[in-house]
Amino acid sequence: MTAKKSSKKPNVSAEELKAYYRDMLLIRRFEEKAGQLYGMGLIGGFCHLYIGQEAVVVGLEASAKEGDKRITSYRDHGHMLACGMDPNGVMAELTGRIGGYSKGKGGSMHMFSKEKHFYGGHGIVGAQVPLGAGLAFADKYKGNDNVTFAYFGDGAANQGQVYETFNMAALWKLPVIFVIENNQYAMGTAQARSTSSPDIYTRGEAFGIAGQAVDGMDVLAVKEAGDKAVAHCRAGKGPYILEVKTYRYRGHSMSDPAKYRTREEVQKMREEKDAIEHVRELLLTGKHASEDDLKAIDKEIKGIVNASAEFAKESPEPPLEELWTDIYATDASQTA
Ligand SMILES: Cc1ncc(C[n+]2csc(CCOP(=O)(O)OP(=O)(O)O)c2C)c(N)n1
Ligand SMILES: [Mg+2]
Repeated sequence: MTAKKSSKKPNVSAEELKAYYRDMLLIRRFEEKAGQLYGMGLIGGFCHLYIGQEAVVVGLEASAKEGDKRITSYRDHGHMLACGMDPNGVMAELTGRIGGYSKGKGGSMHMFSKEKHFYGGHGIVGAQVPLGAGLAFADKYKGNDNVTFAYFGDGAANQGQVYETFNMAALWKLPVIFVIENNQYAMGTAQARSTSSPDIYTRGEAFGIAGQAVDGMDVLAVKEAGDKAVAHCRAGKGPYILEVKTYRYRGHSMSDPAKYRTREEVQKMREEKDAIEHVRELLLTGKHASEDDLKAIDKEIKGIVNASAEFAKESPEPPLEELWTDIYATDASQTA
């Protein structure tokens, strides 16, 4: 990895560090539970887990303020939890129940929250990138200082629409942070087999877009880079590219046998780079938290995740009439 690492000494408070630990753990345990429910046949359709990448979204959410927007791909559960969406509503959507964010009609890839400014959840690779620039355009038009985080993968970064978007975002100085979650694989294709350069963020140079790579297994480094990117956008300097070098531990989706890489490769990342273990160590060695404090956090998270699974199992399936609702916008104010 050529990414920038954070210094050993955390530049955030003990409380913030504990919050990162908690938020990353919530994502990991939630995803593990989703994987179990999928295995039990309670979740149908596609399900792309985020396990391994937790530090990316938790670090960047720590740089965001109220009003900022986020939009991402189908690997989206972590983004929803990190921006404060209700785990019950997310899990119930995964199981296709009425208590889900899309009343059980959207599933894993199609959830939204206007309240939390989360704009999906997109199954078409790269489609969220121009949409993200559109969200940023709206904020610029309205004259506020909100920023949009548009997340996409290393595979999506080879799509033409990404570069059309770069051009317009740079031309109009849109407040959008293009977050490339480089987890080194696009389905079964390793980055080196699909992508001409090891660093993707440098492609912004052709459009005059500033950017940098960052170690996505280090939440502090992500937060530091996020602060810089956000400051750039809020100051009206236009878009910024953050290429966050990360790694997914699980297959592309639940139906991926992962034959394109060795078990040893995954094991090595887990043992040497795990983002949650990193923060755990910082908390313990810096005496910011005791083993008991961390156990209490683990217990709290387990409770939240188990409750979400119970909610998701008990919530009824949507009645047939629901197939005819939420298709057209009936109230103009709903689309504003
Ligand atoms: C336009 C389009 N082409 C192909 C696909 C099939 N597809 C789904 S995910 C994916 C790989 C994307 O990889 P990446 O952008 O690195 O994201 P990651 O899955 O690693 O998060 C492909 C090719 C699709 N959904 N949409
Ligand atoms: Mg990828």
